[in-house]
Amino acid sequence: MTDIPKSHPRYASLVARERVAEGVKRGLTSSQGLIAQGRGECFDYLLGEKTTASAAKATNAAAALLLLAKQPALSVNGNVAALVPEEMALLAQALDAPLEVNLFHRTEERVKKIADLLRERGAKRVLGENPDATVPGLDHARALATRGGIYDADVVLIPLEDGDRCEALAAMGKAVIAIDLNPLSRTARKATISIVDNILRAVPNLTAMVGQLSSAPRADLEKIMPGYDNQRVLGDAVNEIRAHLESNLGDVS
Ligand code: PTJ
Repeated sequence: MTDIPKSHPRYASLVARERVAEGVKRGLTSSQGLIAQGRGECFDYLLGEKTTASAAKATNAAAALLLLAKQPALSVNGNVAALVPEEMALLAQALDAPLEVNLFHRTEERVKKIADLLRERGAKRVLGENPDATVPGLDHARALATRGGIYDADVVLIPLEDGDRCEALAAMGKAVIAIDLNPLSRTARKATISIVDNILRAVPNLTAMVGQLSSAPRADLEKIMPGYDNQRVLGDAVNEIRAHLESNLGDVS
């Protein structure tokens, strides 16, 4: 990887870029993953490259929902594997949930490489290598699912996806938590909870919130979701982008 000095003003963004490029070289990430990363970077720039108040609110609700779940499952694709493999293993451990490799541009070789990487980074339960079920309504590889994992889960975390699996999982009666920097994406609009934040910040924040809430009484956790409105949170994210742009107009005009 290119050695990027920590003093570089765009350090975090450049490191993320390097990780995804490295993921492609190592056969973890699809070449299309580079385009997805560029798209994400653009929204992150507009958001001010920080966790906003609306993202923090969504993270809080997501942690409560995951802790209340009977059977949560966490999905991992090629971009997620390149960017936050260890962080996903830590989140899975905090929730005692499986990680399931699920790819749009699926090859068995890539599934195995990602599963091996996750195990190497500490994940105890990694599924996806032997899918034995399909999510109804999808006619591409992302339909493949595993019993005991995403297929049976009541709450599923789907970071960095395009929208049709989100809708298909919701149609199965599952609650879906998305991590997506684009507040206007179909995934973000169709999810039960959308965390509009960079996965580099969102996953550690979510794990910390799970840790914080894990000792809370169940009755307190149950009060969080009824007060949560995902459409409002997405509207807040758009307003945060607007406010960030307005506050920076002076620098560019
Ligand atoms: O590994 P595969 O084969 O499953 O393919 C994975 C990709 C990501 C290539 C595939 O799901 C895809 O094409 O995704 P999209 O349609 O480009 O959507 C990805 C979404 O994730 C977009 O809305 C991006 O804004 C968002 N995104 C990209 N990078 C990040 C992100 N959100 C949070 N953090 C990021 N770092």
